[in-house]
Amino acid sequence: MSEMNLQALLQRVNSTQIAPGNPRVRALTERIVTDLFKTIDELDVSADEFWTAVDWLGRLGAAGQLGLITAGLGFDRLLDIRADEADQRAGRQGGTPRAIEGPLYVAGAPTATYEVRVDEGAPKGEVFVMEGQVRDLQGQPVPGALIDVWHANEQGGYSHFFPGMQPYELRRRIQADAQGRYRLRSYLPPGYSIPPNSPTSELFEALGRHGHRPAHIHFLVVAPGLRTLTTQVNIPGDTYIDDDFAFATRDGLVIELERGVAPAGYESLGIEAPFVRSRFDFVLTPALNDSEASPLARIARITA
Ligand code: MBD
Ligand code: FE
Repeated sequence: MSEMNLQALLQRVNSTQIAPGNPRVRALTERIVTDLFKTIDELDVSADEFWTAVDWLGRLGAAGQLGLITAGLGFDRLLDIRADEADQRAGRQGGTPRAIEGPLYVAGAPTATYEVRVDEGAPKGEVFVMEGQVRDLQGQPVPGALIDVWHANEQGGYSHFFPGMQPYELRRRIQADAQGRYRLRSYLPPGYSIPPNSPTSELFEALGRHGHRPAHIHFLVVAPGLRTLTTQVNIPGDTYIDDDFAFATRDGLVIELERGVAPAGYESLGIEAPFVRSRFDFVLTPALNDSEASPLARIARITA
């Protein structure tokens, strides 16, 4: 093996091959390796720094926290910004704004029609009803639209990720009725914070950043022929509403709360005292192909 300088090594790494491989993967790898060589050289990265980073990546993956880091470093929002820009260029307007899925969606939540109680047992926060309609861009109801909803518990934990919670706790799937209507009862969740003493918190401490998200509720809305909508709504008044560690707060997604709503008409949700209500409609845009209408969330989509 001959002696090489950085440029010669980079050239060899990027050009060596025994088969065509995948050209897209080759192009992306070439770019990332080139940029990283440059970073190591220009920032004079030591061997110890490099292997510390590799060890951290391994622990990050083992802890299942890659999706926390992508969100916290802005990549999830970046993809939404780019999707919005592509829509704008294509003249695709309207509809409920998209917002990041985040790493905590779980498929297979129990399904109900029209209305459901997302929480179980005693409320662990203010009793909350969110209700509205799924509509298309013409204002027509979307009967049978499927709405996945998931949110954190009173400690900011999500079921399947946070110890001590029941499977599918605070996760439900609602099938809208013939008029496209839905309603759900839960309690107003607090915000979320990244797990302490974890690979993610190590990086955030080193960056001098907090790892808090403002209070929010996630939705995945699916209907035939319409573009799958992944979004979240924010609960107003949160300290972190404009300082989300995942940069996901958006205009049009901060809900309005009506406090002290009379319980009449909400008996079927077990409500007998004044409660907090929010009306929110989901507006879906047409799907241009099967993939846009695919009922799959992020991970299922890429592994399908
Ligand atoms: C969350 O609850 C979340 O929604 C995101 C995007 C990242 C981490 C935790
Ligand atoms: Fe979340």
